[in-house]
Amino acid sequence: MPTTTPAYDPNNVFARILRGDIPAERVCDSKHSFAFYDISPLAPIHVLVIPRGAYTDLHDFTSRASDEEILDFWKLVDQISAEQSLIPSGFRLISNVGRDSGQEVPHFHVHLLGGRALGPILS
Ligand code: IU
Repeated sequence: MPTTTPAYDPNNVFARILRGDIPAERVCDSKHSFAFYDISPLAPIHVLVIPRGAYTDLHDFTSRASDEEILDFWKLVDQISAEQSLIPSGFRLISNVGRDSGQEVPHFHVHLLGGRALGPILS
C-alpha cells in the first residue's frame, strides 16, 4: 500500500521522553507502551499514550508493529480510561496524522481526553 508517512525522527520529543532524556509525568506503562500526562492539557484528564517502538503515525504503527505491540497499545488505552474513572462519563480518543491534522510530534500517539463535557469534536 502506498504511504506518505515520513521517516521516523529518532530525536523527536517523545523518543527523548522514552529514553529518559527529558521528563514526563508517567501515568502507567506496559511492555510495549507508555502513557503520560500532556504538558498542555486541553481537559481535566489529558493523557498521551505512545508505543515504545519507533513509529511516526497510525499508519506506520499499524503496518510495521507486531500484533503483540498493537494489542498491548490498545489494551493500555482501554486500561487508562477505566483507571481514570472515565467509563461512566465518557471520553475522547484523538490521533493526529500528518500535516492537515496539525500533528506536532512525529511519534505515533493517542490523546485520551475526559473529565468534562468535551463539546463538538472540532471546537
Ligand atoms: P500532536 O497530536 O502531535 O499535535 O500532539 C502533541 C502533544 O504533545 C501536544 O498536546 C503537546 O502539548 C504535547 N507535548 C507534551 O506533552 N510534552 C512535550 O514535551 C511536548 C509536547 I514539546
